[in-house]
Amino acid sequence: MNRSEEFMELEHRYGAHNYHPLPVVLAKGEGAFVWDVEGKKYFDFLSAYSAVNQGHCHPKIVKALCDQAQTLTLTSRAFYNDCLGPYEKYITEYFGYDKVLPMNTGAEADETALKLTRRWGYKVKGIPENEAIIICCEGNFHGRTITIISMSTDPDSYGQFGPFTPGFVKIPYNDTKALQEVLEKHGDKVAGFLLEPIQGEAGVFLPDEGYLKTCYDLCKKHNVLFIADEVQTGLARTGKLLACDHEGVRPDIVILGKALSGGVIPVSAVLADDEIMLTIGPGEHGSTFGGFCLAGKVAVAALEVIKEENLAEKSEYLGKIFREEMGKVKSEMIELVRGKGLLNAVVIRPKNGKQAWDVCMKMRDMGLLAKPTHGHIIRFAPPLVITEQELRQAIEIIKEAILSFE
Ligand code: IF1
Repeated sequence: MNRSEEFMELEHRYGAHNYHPLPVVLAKGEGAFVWDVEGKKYFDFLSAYSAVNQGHCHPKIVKALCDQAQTLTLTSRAFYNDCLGPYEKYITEYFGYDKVLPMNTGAEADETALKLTRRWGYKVKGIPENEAIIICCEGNFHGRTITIISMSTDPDSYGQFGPFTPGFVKIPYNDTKALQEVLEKHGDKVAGFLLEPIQGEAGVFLPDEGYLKTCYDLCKKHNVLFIADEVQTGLARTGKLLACDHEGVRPDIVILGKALSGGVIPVSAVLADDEIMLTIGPGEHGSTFGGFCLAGKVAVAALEVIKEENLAEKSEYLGKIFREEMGKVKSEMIELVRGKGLLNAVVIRPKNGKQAWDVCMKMRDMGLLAKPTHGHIIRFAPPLVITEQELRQAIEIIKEAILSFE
């Protein structure tokens, strides 16, 4: 048994089987690259599900973590500290909102957004208590908690985890008429509409141009909060700071996570203006590590890197190259290529019994890591710090792997 097999065996024997990883054991990460325990180098085209937009182990972010880790890591919110306020000022000015509620994981941030939305519904909109409706989209992914999977339409996410949290109405994604109908029928009890600007887990499903703006306008017409889950699409991933920026939409609530820490520790955040944020008072919501000292320092560094290294512009420019080059590949296995910025996906048509997983295994052998979602869709999302030359090298690997099945 080689070292990789030993590590895989340990995970299988002692860890829950809640994932089916690609058989590769990583030991080092730097920029757009990772290395396995045998020292083999790979392009990372998953970016830890868009948590390392700034690249693996970005020196500025790691320095912020290490410096603070030797000073004061966690005070809890029972006391003030010298990290949280400066972080809160920085991030609210960075995105243009009155306030931030700091949490840890993306799911916690989504849960926080749902609580804020219901609380606003009761205290500001005047919805009768316990009757607030939140509209969500079929094909959504917002995390793995019981309330969040109560919104899910994916049996792998919600199957045999019931009973579910009530108060959610699901409508088809990318369908403004469906939203309009629900709002015209139940608008007086609808507190918010939660959506991903691009559905990541569903397979990088882009809505039609203008969808976000039309939904936003419908929400405003019915005094309903427009809530954008930018955990995966935010932080320059799609070619703009937030995916909603492509349509000039300013969500009432923005949910951030993943790359907010550059992938070094879990940091998430909910941004909103005072009318919404102040509906939750002292002792009504929180978290032990929410906004802790390490998070504050790391998140400021992670956000600075995005601006200093022009990652949104890079993502936009490189994403166009990726889709253009992949569009030239003549293979029956490529059903379509879609995406925005450096959040892209290739829909694979099975050929001779070979499918997306086989393409990913071939790419692994050739030095590039990616993983299928929903069986036949391969998501390609490298760190945004990848250079044009590295991207073109990676595209050659992807092309050769796919064409090897011709
Ligand atoms: C898994 C993918 C899945 C997210 C959006 C909230 C969260 C996520 C838009 C929750 C998390 C992760 C979770 C991970 C795989 C990955 C993922 F789309 F990114 F690929 F599952 F759909 N909103 N997405 O994408 O954030 O609590 O994980 O910090 O659970 O398998 P989290």
